[in-house]
Amino acid sequence: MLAKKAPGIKSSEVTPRKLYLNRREFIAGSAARAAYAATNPLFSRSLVIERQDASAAASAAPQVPQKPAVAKRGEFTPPDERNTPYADATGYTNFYEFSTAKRDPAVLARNFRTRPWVLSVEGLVKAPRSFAIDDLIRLFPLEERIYRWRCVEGWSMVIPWIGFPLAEFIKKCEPSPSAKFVEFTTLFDPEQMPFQKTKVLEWPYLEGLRLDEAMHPLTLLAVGMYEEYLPPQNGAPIRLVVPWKYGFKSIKSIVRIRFIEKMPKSAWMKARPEEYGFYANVNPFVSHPRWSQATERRIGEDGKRKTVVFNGYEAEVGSLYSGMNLKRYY
Ligand SMILES: Nc1nc2c(c(=O)[nH]1)N[C@H]1C(S)=C(S)[C@@H](COP(=O)(O)O)O[C@H]1N2
Ligand SMILES: [Mo]
Repeated sequence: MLAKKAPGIKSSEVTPRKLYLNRREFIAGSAARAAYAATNPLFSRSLVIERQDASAAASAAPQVPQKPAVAKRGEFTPPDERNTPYADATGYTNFYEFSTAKRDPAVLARNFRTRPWVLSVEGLVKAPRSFAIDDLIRLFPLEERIYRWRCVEGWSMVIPWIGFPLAEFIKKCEPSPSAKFVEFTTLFDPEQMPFQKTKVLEWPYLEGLRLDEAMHPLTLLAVGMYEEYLPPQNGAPIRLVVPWKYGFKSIKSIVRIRFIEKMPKSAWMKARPEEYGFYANVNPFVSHPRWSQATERRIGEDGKRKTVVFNGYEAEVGSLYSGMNLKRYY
């Protein structure tokens, strides 16, 4: 068994990685499906109930629960911002695994399977381990954080995320003192994610943070938005949210978090190193080579707004970069 038990989690609830990796096979074939049912308590329960009635199955099946229980609200909420309409935040998305066209992931990701889902922790930690997503969600009190959200392409939103501080998760992982960076990886599954069959990026999507950025209280692992669990197109079942950086840092649908010594090369750094750096802090004074970053279009509004350094979070995060040349470290 690869999964190491988290405190308070029954080992029977942790999906073995082998089964998780084979899920396409067991969903495709009924023999394999039965074999899986025999070993996975959640799945076998749903199979039994399926034969009884559909509504009971709906409540017992290993599906995404409808409403996350939010324990804490309001921290870091910007005082005079209005939430972007839900339809825009979930209908206009960047998720290149599904499509490079922003209206398409909402449609193409509709049947994306987010259960079972395992997040593994690897690299420079006391002990590598993995978490079944629903166990992970239960480990931390969920908070609502309303954040400004700025894409490098020039649009912005305000999104009420639901999640827990990445710092809390990292503490649980017990990284060793030699860990200096955290690397995040998205699921690789070209059968489900059609654009992973193209070469628009090097797959799987990969991102990273310096450990102190990762530990900052603003940095969130989000599992929900607008009072609900994340829809697939926004990065279900778990994604990063780093509000002072351009949106591409906030990697979706994470399956692996790795603690490492050297700065990782993100998917965007590999694709276009002169355009996308490791830091990607929102900065109106550093232009993208092909366009200015001085203004932004707030989705749902007419006209343009002036972009603010660190997306308005300078008071909180400015000290992380004191003494650094932000034109060089873009
Ligand atoms: N795996 C993955 N994560 C990703 C992306 C992606 O294409 N694949 N796009 C990024 C970009 S460019 C942005 S702007 C944000 C968009 O998040 P949203 O669609 O939830 O607003 O997700 C980021 N995370
Ligand atoms: Mo973006």
